[in-house]
Amino acid sequence: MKSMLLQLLRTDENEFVSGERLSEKLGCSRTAVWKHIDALRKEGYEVEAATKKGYRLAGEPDALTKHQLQSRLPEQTIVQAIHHFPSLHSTQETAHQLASNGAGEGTLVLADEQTKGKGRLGREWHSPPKTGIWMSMILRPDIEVKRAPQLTLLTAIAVVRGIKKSLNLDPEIKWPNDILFNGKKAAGILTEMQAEPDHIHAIIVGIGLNVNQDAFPMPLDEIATSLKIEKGTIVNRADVLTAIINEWQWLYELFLQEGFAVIKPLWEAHALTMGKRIVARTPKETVEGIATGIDEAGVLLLRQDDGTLKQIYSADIEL
Ligand code: BTX
Repeated sequence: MKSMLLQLLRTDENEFVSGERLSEKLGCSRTAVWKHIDALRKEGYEVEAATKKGYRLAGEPDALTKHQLQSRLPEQTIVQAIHHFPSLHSTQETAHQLASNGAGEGTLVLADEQTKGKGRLGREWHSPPKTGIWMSMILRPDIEVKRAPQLTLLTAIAVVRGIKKSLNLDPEIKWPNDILFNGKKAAGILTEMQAEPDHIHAIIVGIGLNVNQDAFPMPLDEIATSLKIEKGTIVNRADVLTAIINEWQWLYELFLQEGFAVIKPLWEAHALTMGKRIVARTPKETVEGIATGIDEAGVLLLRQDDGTLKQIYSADIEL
């Protein structure tokens, strides 16, 4: 109901909408409309009321609530269910539990704050309250297990394009999972699986995107940035997230229909690493060379100084 009400208030460029029209469209009494408007106001929405004119949406809070997102997403959306929490240990952890209990593809878990946000290899992801997008999406693609890492690359494209569309900023992708502005990290992606050796049950794709932080605690202050720092203004998280999800949707559909080959050039268009000399640290070894590209599977190709081409499946990259 709240989601529909927001949609109706946003139509006609936020002009006044009569109480009568709202009650007709929502199928409820005008008193009920007033109660819903009151509930929205308590959440921080500025709704003006004027006799004979009706209601006008004058301002929206920076919130990632279910109705805030639902009211922005198109009718045909990949997002089938939204679970929003003020605080969680980790959206990944909650998404894993939901997936184990049968939650379907397109289940989105969001938290305003994470107290145990995680990166790769058990690292910590700093996720302070209401300043970022901390989210996990459950996907259930019918693909081979070895192709799962391709979804990290696909998600990185969606994040970059969503940021470009909503804010006209141009971040770059550092293989495999970082989104950077001038070498500073604005977002990280964590792709995890529930699978058997030959069958994927679920893939949980986590995105951590710094949005409205003004500064970071040490030692992150040296390496991290936020959209607000880059843009110079406060950013509405729901706008950015909607743009990312919309990009994600068509990329994911294309990926399922056509495979990774069509996604690869889109990834390369935003990739920072290519053609550069890099150091790749894997748990087993450290290798150095020129990053020549990714192959059809999304694996990073590194030309070592002796001319041999090395395939890197997962690593931390230093430029
Ligand atoms: P990663 O292992 O590539 O990067 C983790 C490293 O990034 C940390 O060791 C630290 O140096 C740095 N870092 C930590 N927090 C931040 C931050 N806020 N901004 C910039 N750099 C930071 C990257 O892992 C994958 C991160 C995914 C996070 C999302 S949030 C929603 C979902 N839930 C969850 O617990 N994790 C994912």
